[in-house]
Amino acid sequence: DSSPLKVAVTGAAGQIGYSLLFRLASGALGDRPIELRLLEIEPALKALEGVVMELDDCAFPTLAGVEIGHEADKIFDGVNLALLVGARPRTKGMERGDLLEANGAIFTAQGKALNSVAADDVRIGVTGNPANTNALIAMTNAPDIPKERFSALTRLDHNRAISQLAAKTGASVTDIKKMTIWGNHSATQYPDLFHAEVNGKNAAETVNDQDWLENDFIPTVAKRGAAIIEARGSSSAASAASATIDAARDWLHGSAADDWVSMAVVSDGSYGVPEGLIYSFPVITKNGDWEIVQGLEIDDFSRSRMEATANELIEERDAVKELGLI
Ligand code: NAX
Repeated sequence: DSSPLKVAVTGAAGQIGYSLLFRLASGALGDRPIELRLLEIEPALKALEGVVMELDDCAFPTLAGVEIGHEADKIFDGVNLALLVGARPRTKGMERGDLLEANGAIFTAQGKALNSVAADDVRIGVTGNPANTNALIAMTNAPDIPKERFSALTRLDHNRAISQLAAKTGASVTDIKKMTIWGNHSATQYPDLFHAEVNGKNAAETVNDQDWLENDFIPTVAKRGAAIIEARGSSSAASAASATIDAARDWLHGSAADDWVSMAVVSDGSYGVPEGLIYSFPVITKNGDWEIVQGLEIDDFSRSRMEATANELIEERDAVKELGLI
């Protein structure tokens, strides 16, 4: 297909947007021309105009057009891919309920708009936090879009876990396969080394250090976002954009043979995860679809971590249900 792929990005004037848009426009999703549809809140449109000037100035051969605006039903019209990055960050004094409510307003509206105007083949990736629950809200508010078309980003956690394991074992990142992030994109996520491989050998056995795995690896991956804020003074942006691209590219074009990726998708009850939760699983992607990897053996340690992160997602789901958002 040589018609442009229409890609919506929300929060396009933000930090992640500033990295993401240039990667999308320069062909990170393939050679097919791209039309960018950029959604922002009205006060940010002027800044976004500046970003569009810079996109123009790159003269990217794959960039077929850019449209900006603050109305979701115009920007999402006919989009094939929607990357929902914009969200309301937690500010000082804000309670969790306030955060869920503020984001609930955004993701109910965007879910409804996608439901009415997106292309039939639309795929929707949610990066904005709380990503899993925002995806659940958008999905629930878009009843005509198949539930499988929604996912939340845990690819950054996945990539962080690969990088940490590579550093520990002295392997290169390309030697590491079958990494899995289970659950929520939050501090309760469970990065799993029991099914990962380093040069074809089981990663947990290769490392052979349960203390490192439990008390170093897992917390380092789960708290990496906070460590970056501490060091950089602002949250991860280029790496989040890069992971958003990795996730979208693999979703559309397929994951590598002999490997899998982590994506938070609607649970079908696999591995005992309650049906309907947006939970990160190991998945194989092909032709724009994903399938949860089945048949992995789960030991007691993994089981308890997988349940803890599921329980947090259940709490978030119940909170947004109570607020009438789903
Ligand atoms: P910024 O605050 O720099 O940008 C967010 C942008 O969203 C702002 O320009 C804002 O005007 C816009 N926005 C707010 N409400 C909007 C709406 N209703 N429609 C359209 N745009 C809207 O944040 P940034 O650093 O870019 O991060 C964006 C989101 O990604 C945050 O929620 C952040 O927590 C989340 N992250 C998720 C990660 C993940 O792995 N899933 C990792 C990185 C990042 O922390």
